[in-house]
Amino acid sequence: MLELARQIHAHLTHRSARVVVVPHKNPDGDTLGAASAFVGYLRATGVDTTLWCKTGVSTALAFLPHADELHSNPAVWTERQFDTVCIFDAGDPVFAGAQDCINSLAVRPTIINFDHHFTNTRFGDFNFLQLDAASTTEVLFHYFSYVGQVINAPIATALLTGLMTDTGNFSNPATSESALRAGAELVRAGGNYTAILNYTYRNKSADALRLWGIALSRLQINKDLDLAYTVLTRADMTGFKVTDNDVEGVSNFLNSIGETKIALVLKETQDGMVKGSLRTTHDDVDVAAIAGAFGGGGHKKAAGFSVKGHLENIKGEWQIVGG
Ligand SMILES: [Mn+2]
Repeated sequence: MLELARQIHAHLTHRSARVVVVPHKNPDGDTLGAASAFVGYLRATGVDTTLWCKTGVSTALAFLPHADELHSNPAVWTERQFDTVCIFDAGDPVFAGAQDCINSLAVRPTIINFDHHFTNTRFGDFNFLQLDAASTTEVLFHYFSYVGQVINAPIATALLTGLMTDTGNFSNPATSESALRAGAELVRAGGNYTAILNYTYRNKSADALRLWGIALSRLQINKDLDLAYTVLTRADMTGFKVTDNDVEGVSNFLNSIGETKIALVLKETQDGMVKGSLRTTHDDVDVAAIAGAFGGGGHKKAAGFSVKGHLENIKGEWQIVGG
């Protein structure tokens, strides 16, 4: 990994003229924290850097350094003709939301891939992957130590954000000794633990909690499948001032149930799909395999899938209909 880190650093500092830093679409704390830290690193190294994401930043993550300079217009790719593309926390360029933009460049760019998903397709010219890392920001934490990048307070806060959001504030099974060590180092380097907690976790609206109430009141237990599950329909969401981000936490919260090994939240999305979020805290369950059976993917302990259709309650049982 040391040699690979040095090669990537040499490429960025000596052979790149215009770099674009890409968090995956609908960015979460890990992908945007990683991208934010990387912009800080590249600017410190004097590299011309643009931050681009297919979709905008949620208010919960707007505090991250450089979030205010994020571009979402694909036109910036044809205007600037980037020669190097750095992608964070995405298993492939389509999931990242960058494939069309990469194709729009006149000259094929060098692609650098930083990730911790074991479903990663190794799509980059450089693939800096650490599959046992808790977050992509933990992967970057190691990369920065290999290339001798000093971690200042803004970079520390950005990296710590990804660690905290991907581990449920150091509570889910991804919380390894290595993740805790990195977390401690980042706090020492000036990472603002309290600010991250306030922006990303202590940010729920009353309406969001009312929606949680609906989800929790529908909780079903399937003993045969060792599954606790619930559903949220579009009608549920329109009744309240909530965003998709507000309901993200329901599946993590369901994971604290002691009666079953697997938690599942099925949620109707605006585009006629049903999105499933699977969680487990058990080592002998692989929810990525379950998600894979529905065309999805993710981690052994946190995974998701999308299928066409809508949710209907048929004789007291929620089912995915249509498609
Ligand atoms: Mn991640």
